[in-house]
Amino acid sequence: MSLILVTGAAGFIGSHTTDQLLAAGHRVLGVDNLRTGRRENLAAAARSPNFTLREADLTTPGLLDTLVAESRPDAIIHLAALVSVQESMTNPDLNYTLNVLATHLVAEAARKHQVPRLVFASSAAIYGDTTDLPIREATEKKPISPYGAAKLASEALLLGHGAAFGFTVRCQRYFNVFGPRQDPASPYSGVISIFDRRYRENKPITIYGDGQQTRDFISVHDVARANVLAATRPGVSSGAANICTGRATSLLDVVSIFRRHYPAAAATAHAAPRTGDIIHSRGTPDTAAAELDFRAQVSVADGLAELIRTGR
Ligand code: UD2
Repeated sequence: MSLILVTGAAGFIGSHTTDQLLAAGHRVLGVDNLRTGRRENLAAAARSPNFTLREADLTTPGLLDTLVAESRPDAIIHLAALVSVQESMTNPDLNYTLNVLATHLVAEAARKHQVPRLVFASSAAIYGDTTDLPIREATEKKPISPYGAAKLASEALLLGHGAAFGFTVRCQRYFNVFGPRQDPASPYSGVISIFDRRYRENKPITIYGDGQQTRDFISVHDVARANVLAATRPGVSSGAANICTGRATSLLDVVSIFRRHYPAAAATAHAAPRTGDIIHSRGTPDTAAAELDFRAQVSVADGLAELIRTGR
């Protein structure tokens, strides 16, 4: 049994990661400022004697240092972030504070208190709008948002710290994550969370463009499992890996799966493509398979069926 410090534990990916760590018999110390995370995401975890939540902001002076000094975790999974690409455009300062400065503070706490392993929530956003598909880890990184830039900068900060001070760093480049507890509130939320809510409320969905655009949609259950592996699997060394399925699914495919579950749904609305939208995105899953023994297992059809069945 290990003790894992999970930042952003009340978030979409953080809460599923926490649930899986607890199910595997680990103890979890969660930290979350509940800015975008929600306490209700941790309803199951809160019933476990192995879970503690600390409601706090990572950038509070001294907070991380004290927390890590006192708890002496076996690993830190750093998922706390400003998660909206759109918000990083309207508030680059906050993006810097939450996505770069906070990461540096986590790295420093790991160094000072000899935490042996650190797992970081990176993103396919670091690759920008590349058309060089499938996206490999070596594909050129050209972020096109403050969010993507911050994730790329954080990877460099962490890997440099790990190499200099002797701890393992795993950067997890998540592709399009979907599943229960994802927040559909903004028009820029993940498309599946938006569609799920609209179908549930019997409202029409809107497809931007012709619907032939494709994404590498990965279930949050797979992503959480990748995080558990990165934090706890013996013999893992530092590196960065795409966390993806390697499969492309079009928006039209997603809609047809939804319509099987909602045969009486309102007609789909169509609108012009979004500016800046990329047409295709798909990653190679081979590095995660080789270095973490991680392979995605949940198909889009099964993941959507579960989402529709269980709701948030
Ligand atoms: C964005 C972010 C990514 C991540 C992801 C959320 C960038 C560069 N990337 O990528 O970092 O936050 O969103 O999963 O911003 N769409 C519709 N109807 C809707 C909503 C979306 O047709 O109601 C389309 C959208 O135009 C796009 C596709 O669905 O073609 C996927 O959209 P998305 O926002 O879920 O994901 P993505 O890959 O554009």
